[in-house]
Amino acid sequence: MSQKQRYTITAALPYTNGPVHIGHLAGVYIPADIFTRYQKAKGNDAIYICGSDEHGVPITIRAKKEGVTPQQVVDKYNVIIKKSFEDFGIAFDNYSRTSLPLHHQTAADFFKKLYEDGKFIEQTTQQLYDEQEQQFLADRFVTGTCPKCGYEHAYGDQCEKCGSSLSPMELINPVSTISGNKPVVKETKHWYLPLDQYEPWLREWILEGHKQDWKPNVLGQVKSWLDDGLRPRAVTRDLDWGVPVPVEGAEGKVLYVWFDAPIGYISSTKEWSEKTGKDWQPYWKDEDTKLIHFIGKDNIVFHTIIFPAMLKAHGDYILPENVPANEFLNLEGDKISTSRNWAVWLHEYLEEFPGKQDVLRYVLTANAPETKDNDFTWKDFQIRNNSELVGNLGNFINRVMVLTKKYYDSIIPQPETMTKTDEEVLAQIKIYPEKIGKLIERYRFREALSEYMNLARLGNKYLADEEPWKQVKTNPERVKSIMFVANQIAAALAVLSEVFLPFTAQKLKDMLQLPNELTWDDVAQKDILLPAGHQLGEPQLLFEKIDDDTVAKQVQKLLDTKKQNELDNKAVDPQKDEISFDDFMKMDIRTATILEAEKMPKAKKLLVLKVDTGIDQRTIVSGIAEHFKPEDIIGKKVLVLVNLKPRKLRGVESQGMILMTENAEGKLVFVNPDEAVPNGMSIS
Ligand code: B3M
Ligand code: ZN
Repeated sequence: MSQKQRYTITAALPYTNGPVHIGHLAGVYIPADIFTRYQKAKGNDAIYICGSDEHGVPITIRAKKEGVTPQQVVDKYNVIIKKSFEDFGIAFDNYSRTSLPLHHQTAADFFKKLYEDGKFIEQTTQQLYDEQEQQFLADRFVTGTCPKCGYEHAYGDQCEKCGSSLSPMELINPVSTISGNKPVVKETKHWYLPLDQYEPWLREWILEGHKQDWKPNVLGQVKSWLDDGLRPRAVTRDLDWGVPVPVEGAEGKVLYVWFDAPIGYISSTKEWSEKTGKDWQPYWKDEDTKLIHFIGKDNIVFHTIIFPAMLKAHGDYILPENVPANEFLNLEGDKISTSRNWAVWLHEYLEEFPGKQDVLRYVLTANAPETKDNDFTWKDFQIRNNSELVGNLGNFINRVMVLTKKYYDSIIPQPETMTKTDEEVLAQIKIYPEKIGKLIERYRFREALSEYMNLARLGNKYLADEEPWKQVKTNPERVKSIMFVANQIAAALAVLSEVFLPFTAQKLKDMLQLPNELTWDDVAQKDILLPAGHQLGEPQLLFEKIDDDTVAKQVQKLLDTKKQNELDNKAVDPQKDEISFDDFMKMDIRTATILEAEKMPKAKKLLVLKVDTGIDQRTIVSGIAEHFKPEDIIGKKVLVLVNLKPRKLRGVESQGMILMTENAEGKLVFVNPDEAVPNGMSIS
């Protein structure tokens, strides 16, 4: 056994102000899970560390909005998030949370060491202040126009559009997100990490030391940050929610969330150590340990520049070996957005697709935004499930299980003579562990999964070429060899599936009655994985087809969300000038019914209607031809302003006006009572 390599594998601590969605899984948590499972399968000493990121302004904004405390917000979402990860087989060795005393202590100690070592610059500067709220405006408490790209909704600490790191005073036309007021400027003291002093070292460490093994999208961002020039960065805030700054003169101040959150990896490892009795220090202090940070692209600067500078300044800790950031996953062609509810939430997915975690794991791995933003569509989800999981992997396993049961009562037969093809196939199996493993080592999980599926394709092709179902009549001895070989492929698929599809791996282990001691490396080293005479379990379907209706329902759910968003966010005209009650009483509005409708010749917007107002039947010309077909509105209940002065439109006298409004998409809709009312009733 080669020398065990120690890995500390971290995944970005999700903000605990909402559930997790498929973008989180695809971007961060599935890649890190695959990588960790693989290192463990290879016998390496790997731990997978994460936890809830429970400080920061977004959480306090949510608490204010919901009229609860920040602790109540994080208590709620910490449970939801943790369960979602468990439900999807994201196998953390520890999932902690940064509101714990252990983290507060770890982060405070970290800050104090830098403070006592004189690594901070202490500065009293002018900051934006909301007089109505009596609060300084940090990070997301203020928005304004980005000075770099002109984006009008940039935050005080970051512009989501161009990714620039900002400070509130840089924003153009800043506005408080709490009161909506224009902030004033007030003096306050903060502690700054002089990032500029670490620039030469960062260039050397990353752009020289890691230019071969870090992803181009990460190196690109690092380079542009360094070329832009680094500036001292405030690591404290005037807030009451977070880790209190542990030094004199810092009352009412907390650590900046992006200072304390990465230290959350260390405190979560300490918590793991308390739970397991293992020593945490080698995982953060031993130079031989490989520290890998899995994140999304919006976290690159914090994990490649700020946290490494903090670690360097501290001096006791190792630096990240790699930061394989993924790009973003979009949904049905639009950016995933918590605020617009444009997402597939993990807890909702499981309600609608119970037991299908691996289908989503598979699709999100196959479609991962590893080098560029990518799009998740429900159609692609269906196609990959039906043609790849059902049609390839599931189909092969099912044929092996069913035929072995049918011909040999589920006992793997003793092979007779092995043909050249048999030998070649058995040799082929052995190359997959390394083929897949090398790709995983290079964080190319899409390709790794594709190679895994090629092994299933190899199995399907072998059976299709050998046709045991035909030969069994004419050459039963031959079929024993074929099914022996086919079962070896099935066993290899079972062992290698665990890193990608842990739920399917368990089903395969049960079906094949796979010996627990069978390892990843055995697939490459052993000639036989399941010997003749081995008793298989009962065949069970690994996957089932997903039909068009199921997909259509999911797409409709998103369209309904979009419509609701448009409704919620529809621009509303300002109120008109006031009128007196008498003015209103002059209008005579009645319930009515449309009796006839026809298009006005040569007038694309006009319909000529015959309307029963309860008082009489009259003609009304209405500009609704682009929104309704005449035949669709006959019999429609409407409201009519009956005492509007008659006027001629294209030679036709119109005696009144039908009241209309418009929906979120701007389509005209009728206004009418929400229950049956006779014609002629007055509206007042
Ligand atoms: N919570 C940002 C995010 O969820 C932040 C990650 C912290 S990792 C130390 O995207
Ligand atoms: Zn910008």
